[in-house]
Amino acid sequence: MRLYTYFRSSAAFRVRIALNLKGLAYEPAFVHLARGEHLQPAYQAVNPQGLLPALEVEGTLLAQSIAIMEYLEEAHPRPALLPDEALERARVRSLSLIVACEIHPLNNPRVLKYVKNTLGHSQEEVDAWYRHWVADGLRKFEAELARPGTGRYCQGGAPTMADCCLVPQIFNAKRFQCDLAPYPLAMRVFDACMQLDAFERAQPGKQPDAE
Ligand SMILES: N[C@@H](CCC(=O)N[C@@H](CS)C(=O)NCC(=O)O)C(=O)O
Repeated sequence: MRLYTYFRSSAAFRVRIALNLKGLAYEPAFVHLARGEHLQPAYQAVNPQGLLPALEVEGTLLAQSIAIMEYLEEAHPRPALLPDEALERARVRSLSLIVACEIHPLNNPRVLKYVKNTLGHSQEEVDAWYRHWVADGLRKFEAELARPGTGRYCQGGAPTMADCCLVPQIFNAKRFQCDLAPYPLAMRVFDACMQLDAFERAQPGKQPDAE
């Protein structure tokens, strides 16, 4: 498998964790997001969505991190990223989507660039936008973690897709100096995850393309 990735891409980070948790080897293909390589024809020919990550499996290109993780789960069921029980699976997906649908889409580079360059907002206003949506989403995530189901990890005693989504979002929040004090449950889960080699090895600073 070949993973199109960038060290700072949090969506790629999700998939790097999932691959590591499942013990699946992959060949990284680095696409420099900050230099706009994802917008160049070479990468657009690989992934017409022009986003990271993408995973090439036996000649087929998969895009969208959640779909990629769902594919990995179906093709390589153990160790599982989703619990066996249907209601618990739904909870894990719900937590995952708070990050993937409620926070990340509002804060990825093309959105921030549009807010700044096209709508003419200052860097301070862009940073305020960023922190606002992180706080809004993490507040929801924290409230869900306060409900039954949470264990050492987001759901029970083993890491799931929800942890694969939460951890990269916390890395991003730290990079943008968001206040994380209001989310003790999320931070406790984050700390537990970061003790696992699969998460540790996947983090931005440990990637060969890290700057
Ligand atoms: N929903 C997509 C999001 C993909 C995405 O937005 N990736 C970011 C990097 S984390 C990206 O490629 N951004 C390019 C840009 O904003 O121009 C997924 O989960 O894979």
